[in-house]
Amino acid sequence: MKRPLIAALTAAMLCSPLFAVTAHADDVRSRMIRFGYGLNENSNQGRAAKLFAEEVAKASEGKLKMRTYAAASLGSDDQMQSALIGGAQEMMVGSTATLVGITKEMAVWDTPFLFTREQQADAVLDGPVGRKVMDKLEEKGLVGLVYWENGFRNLTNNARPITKLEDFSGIKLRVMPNPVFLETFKLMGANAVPLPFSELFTALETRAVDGQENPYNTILSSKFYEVQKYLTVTNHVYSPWIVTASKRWWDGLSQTEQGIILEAAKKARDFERQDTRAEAAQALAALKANGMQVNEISPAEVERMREQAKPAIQQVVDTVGQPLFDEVQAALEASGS
Ligand code: TK8
Repeated sequence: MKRPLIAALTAAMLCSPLFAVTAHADDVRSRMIRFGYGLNENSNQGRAAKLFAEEVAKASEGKLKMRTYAAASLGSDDQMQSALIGGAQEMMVGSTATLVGITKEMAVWDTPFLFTREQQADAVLDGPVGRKVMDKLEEKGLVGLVYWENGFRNLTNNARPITKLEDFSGIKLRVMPNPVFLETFKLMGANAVPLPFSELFTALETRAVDGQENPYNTILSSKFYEVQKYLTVTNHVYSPWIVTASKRWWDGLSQTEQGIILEAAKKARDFERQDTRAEAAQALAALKANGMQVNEISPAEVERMREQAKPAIQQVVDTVGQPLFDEVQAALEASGS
């Protein structure tokens, strides 16, 4: 006799709007999310972080409070990654290149001259192989949500305009702490020095290094034009950013909470890519106006650089394995862009 009564009661509860509201409220708890990043607040990364936090707040009716920390105030990419793994920080965005020491498959995005257009990057990164690489993070204690755009990297330095391969000789060049970048610029003949981004401006200012490479957007937002004279349009690699979460923390969230954060990260991604491209389109003029001397490289010299970089491509293959490398190439061809 008891059973039908409980069943009836349960059915009534499930249908009641009050119950639905309570269930939803229980699903989203009041939480603080620390979201760290390396660039200034006034940058493409900072603008997207702000929008991300706003979207999370909106969708959770203010319960999920995302606090953003600019300019590596929670640490360099590497330090934040460790904090996420240990559960001391919830979320961050940074370069995929700085994750290679944790998840070697990330090195596939470091392949010199892999993409030539942003649309290729979107198709490959947002497709199944992009997801596959991202999912490799989980066994290391991180959860990858979405890729944002850092962008095509270009070279700046204080020694001379780089117009040909030989011009790299003797240039002390800061690279990201990443084996493929280190090897690529050694192959070019530069004296490549790995340094975290958070130490870069000072290293340039004090002339500890002669140059660095980053997208136009970053050269502008980090004011590298104040301490760098020459800019060479090399577009030598497309650099993704990746939004990650601490797996230890993420696994404790309800599905609703995870869904809210993921959706907001996607909205921020779409905004960020548009914003980055719009800014990049006018950044070169702004950098010139700020006194930088800009030069391009002839197609023949670019070809020589590509040829010179081949052992670095082999290094990527050896690191990530031929099957994954081929999968990326196939996705690139299938992208048709
Ligand atoms: C920001 C870095 C930056 C990267 C670099 O933390 O280190 O040069 O391009 O965007 O991840």
